Amino acid sequence: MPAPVRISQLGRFRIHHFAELDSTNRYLLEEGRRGVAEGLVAVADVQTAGRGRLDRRWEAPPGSSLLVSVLLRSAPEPGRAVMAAGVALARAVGDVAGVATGLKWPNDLVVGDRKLAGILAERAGGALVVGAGCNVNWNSFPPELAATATACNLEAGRVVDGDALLRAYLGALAQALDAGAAVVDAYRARLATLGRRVRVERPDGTFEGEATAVADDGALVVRDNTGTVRTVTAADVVHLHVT
Ligand code: BT5
Repeated sequence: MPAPVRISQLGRFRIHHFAELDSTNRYLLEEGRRGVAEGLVAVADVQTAGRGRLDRRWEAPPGSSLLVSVLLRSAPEPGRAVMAAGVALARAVGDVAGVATGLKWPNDLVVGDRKLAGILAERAGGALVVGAGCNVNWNSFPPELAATATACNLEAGRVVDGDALLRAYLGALAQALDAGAAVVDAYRARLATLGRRVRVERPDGTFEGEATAVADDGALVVRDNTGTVRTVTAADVVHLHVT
């Protein structure tokens, strides 16, 4: 087990700070299997194997990003906890960087069509680990992200304080987790996907339609082009531009 360089406490959260970790999610999943209590947080300056959904890579050069995972156990509803994370990160980015963001289903933070942050929830040993990667201070993006990503500093026009963003995020997360079912409405209010024409991409196929609603468990309701209403629980969604 790697050793944290520092441990701090913020409200209900006990934060393990790492200079380098393979993945903050992987670390907390292992802690979860060992029975660690709710509230453990892992933060890393750099990840050597940062991951997205479906084993995709999460890119973040050293010091460029907020890389944080939170271990939860008593979350009443996993879908709701993941929505809480999206809402909390959006609030924190607004408060600390002054940048207005939207959510793209299921849980990307976007500025227009550009991705500012992503969230990955995974389970192990009765624990739910919710990880967030947020681009805080980037000078430039690698070619594969140049057209699709953005960062807080690029939107704000100034360097953004990553530690302040961490504190704001955890404070907002505690509030959002305590908000119960109200978090679903807060999530809907921020969800740029609602009312949009979308392409839904799943391993078993792709379809287009209009995103009409979000169920209380976070599933996206899409009316496809044949008029059939479909409920989507795991997929990639592309916001289409109607010309
Ligand atoms: C996500 O996956 O967006 C979830 C990302 C979660 C990362 C955090 S960091 C802390 C914690 N520990 C981990 O190991 N992971 C979590 P997904 O929706 O699958 O998006 C992944 C895709 O986003 C990649 O295939 C790239 O196209 C793109 N991408 C990768 N790095 C990016 C970045 N820094 N900014 C914007 N887009 C990026």
